[in-house]
Amino acid sequence: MTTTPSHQDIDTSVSLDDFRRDGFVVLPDALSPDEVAVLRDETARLCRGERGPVAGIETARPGDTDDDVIRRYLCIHHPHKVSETMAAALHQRAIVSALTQVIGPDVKAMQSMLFIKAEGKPGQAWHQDEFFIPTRDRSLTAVWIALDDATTENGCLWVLPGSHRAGVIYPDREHDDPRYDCTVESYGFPYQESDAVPVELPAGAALVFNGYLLHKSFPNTVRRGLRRALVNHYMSATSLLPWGEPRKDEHFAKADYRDIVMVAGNDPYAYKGLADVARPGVRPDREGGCDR
Ligand SMILES: O=C(O)CCC(=O)C(=O)O
Repeated sequence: MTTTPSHQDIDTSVSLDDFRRDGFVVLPDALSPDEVAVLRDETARLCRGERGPVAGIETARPGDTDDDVIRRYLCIHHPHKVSETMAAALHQRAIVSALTQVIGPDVKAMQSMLFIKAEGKPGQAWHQDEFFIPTRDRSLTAVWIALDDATTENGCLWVLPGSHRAGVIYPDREHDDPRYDCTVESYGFPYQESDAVPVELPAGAALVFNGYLLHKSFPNTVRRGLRRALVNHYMSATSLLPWGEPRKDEHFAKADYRDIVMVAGNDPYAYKGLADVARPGVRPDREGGCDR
């Protein structure tokens, strides 16, 4: 990715007190305007299928503009598996600096998600990312990078500050709430809707948050507009990751997802080698029905 010289000079220090208390911090200038522009352009390339197969992406019709094509999709999972630009974004300097402060010196990534969320597209109900990606040391950390200004109108993230601190994964269930996509929702937690705060961010800013933090988003309700965001997930490389298919075949204590990307420090499990199992695909956005 291109980085302007002035952008190299930004302060990348994070308030660890804030992160530990609230479960999140904002990096106001994580990406330069040039870096945001590159990722937006790459979004169109991915949605046109120009970077390789993405399950659920249709062939573009003759005359389709980039804008026509990208607004068909809510979110692409694992874009870094086919896009060098998205893979490079995992290593972005300001973000890796923040991660080494909140996680420790050895950091690996295991997931990327590219949200596009045009007008009318749904949000995602309350959840904790560690429910889906269970680390053994609770080090899962999300970096939610705004590629458009994220506002309450276009469906920014909402968080329950401090909800990570109990270290509890709350129960999850399926739901039929049309405001949200098909992903299961958390319930039974000791917080009210009125405790939630919106995280409005300008394009280029990033929210770094703990994997136990309860968070959600509402639909994009603007008349016409996109709420693009790139969300990358990281954890300590010193922890195993019992996630994905290997879990079914191996004893749980040994299971370790190895389709990872090291972004800082050392990988103590490098002797195991790497896997190539994740495949990019489009997330169902409820319009096509939730296949359960
Ligand atoms: O960006 C959104 O609308 C939801 C993202 C989210 O909740 C997540 O990445 O865990």
